[in-house]
Amino acid sequence: MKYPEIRAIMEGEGGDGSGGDESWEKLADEPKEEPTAVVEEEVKTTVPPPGEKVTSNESANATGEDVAEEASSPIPEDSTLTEGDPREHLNLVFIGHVDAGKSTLSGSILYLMGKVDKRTIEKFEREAKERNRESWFLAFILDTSEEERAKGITVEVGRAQFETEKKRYTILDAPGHKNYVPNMISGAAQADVGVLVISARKGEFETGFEKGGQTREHALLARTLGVQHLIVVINKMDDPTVEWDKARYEECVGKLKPYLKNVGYVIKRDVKFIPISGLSGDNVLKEVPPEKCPWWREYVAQGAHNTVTPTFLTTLDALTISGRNADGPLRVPCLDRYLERGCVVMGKVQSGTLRVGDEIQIAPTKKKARVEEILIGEDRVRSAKPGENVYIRFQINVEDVQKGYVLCSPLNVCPAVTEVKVQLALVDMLEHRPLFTSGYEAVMHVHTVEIEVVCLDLISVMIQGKQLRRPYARTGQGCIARLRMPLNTCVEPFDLMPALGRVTLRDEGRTIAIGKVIEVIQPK
Ligand SMILES: Nc1nc2c(ncn2[C@@H]2O[C@H](COP(=O)(O)OP(=O)(O)OP(=O)(O)O)[C@@H](O)[C@H]2O)c(=O)[nH]1
Ligand SMILES: [Mg+2]
Repeated sequence: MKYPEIRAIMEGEGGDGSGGDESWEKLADEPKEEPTAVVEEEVKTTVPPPGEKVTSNESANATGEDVAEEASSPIPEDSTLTEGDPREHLNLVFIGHVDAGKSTLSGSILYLMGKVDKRTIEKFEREAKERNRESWFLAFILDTSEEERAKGITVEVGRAQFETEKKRYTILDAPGHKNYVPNMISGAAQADVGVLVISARKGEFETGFEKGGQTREHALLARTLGVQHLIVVINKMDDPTVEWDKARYEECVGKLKPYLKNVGYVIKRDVKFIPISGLSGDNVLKEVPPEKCPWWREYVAQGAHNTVTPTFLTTLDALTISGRNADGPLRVPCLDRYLERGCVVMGKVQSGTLRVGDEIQIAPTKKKARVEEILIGEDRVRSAKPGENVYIRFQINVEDVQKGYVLCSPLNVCPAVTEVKVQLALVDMLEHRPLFTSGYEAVMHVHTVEIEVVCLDLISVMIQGKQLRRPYARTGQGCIARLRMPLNTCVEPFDLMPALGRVTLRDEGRTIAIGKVIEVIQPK
């Protein structure tokens, strides 16, 4: 299936445009260094299970519509705070079809980086064996719940950190199963780099990529959610049906390229390909021995399929992320929050700089508070820049912040509205509801929000390059529509704040449309 509107819709987004190719070349010359491991950490996000009711804006209208509450008194200067680790931070989301090997690769990286000790691995090996899932022991590092280990599938987005000499990384290990796509969306919405894991095993590549497989939907969603760079790992190269076969690698890459191009990736600028085995660790941290894969060295030397670095980790270290604006308006969408000596909000700084002592305002409730503490991993820091995953502590009632609320500066607050004008590409309408019309109901995902919407007005449909008034639109068409949400929701026009202006519409568990906010409609 083709998605002709996507490139047009996402035009002008995704970094520097012209400089992209250059950066690949420049980076190719950078020295390759062995990464080093530091602090151990592993937690799960509390992404709600599929089907759970939207919690995002529950008390948006109930709590102090126009009450701008005063923040508490200034925080005294604390000399124990650090400037934070100067190394750049990247969120990596591992996506792809169920059983492609995302959790195994994530676990393998943590193990190879010294984040997991031998005894723990041996314990996982025993447990995996008892469950008749011998080969799952690395996946158990990230798949921590009983359900995940019993079924051998990821449900919630697993999180873990590791560092190299050059950069700091957070792994977001998304579920591949189609029932958990909302969790995958939540992971991808926070990511800078997508790691699309593809199984090269005979039959598995085919199942994952054909209609019904999650490979396509995940790649499409990652692109819509603003994941700038994609590293496509062709995994399970060690499998007896593959044995590092060059022809199989070429087949997988050759089939993926046109599809990735169609969803809007500029292959030369945005996508890199690498063959690996997450299970044996070949090409993860150390290069695959030439005896196993005689052609890889030559591929790297030639920069075949855009890859000039021999391993997955050197490929990551060579990426440059653009578009981070430390001087822009502060935007930290809340991913989760809990009570601990006040209220602690967890989120990613999407724009602006967050500083201890600053007054912040929470949209849409207009509650104000002063930032008492910022944590990046275990470090208490003075400030946090775009791209950082932070824990922010302040004194406010925990009910006054919800998933989907946005922390802003009182001088520039994110709009919160019940109506938006969006430009959509209808990618995959349901067979029994093939027409997008006024009155159509769906679930909209925008940054960390998941909310029901209804189409109030189908304003126009793109037909032969022209926006025309039509009663309906169908798969493959682009359109402009006005959507209504039941609660005040923080959204911004894509052109002003891309991270808060990308939308995905889903219906009955399927992604039907993707697009961007072109206008937030303030009530008259
Ligand atoms: N031969 C081989 N098997 C692998 C490799 N990576 C993963 N597997 C196997 O593939 C199966 C699924 O691995 P997981 O890591 O759980 O896959 P996943 O992509 O995380 O799956 P979901 O989270 O359910 O989407 C397990 O049996 C793994 O041992 C690999 O590099 N080589
Ligand atoms: Mg998994």
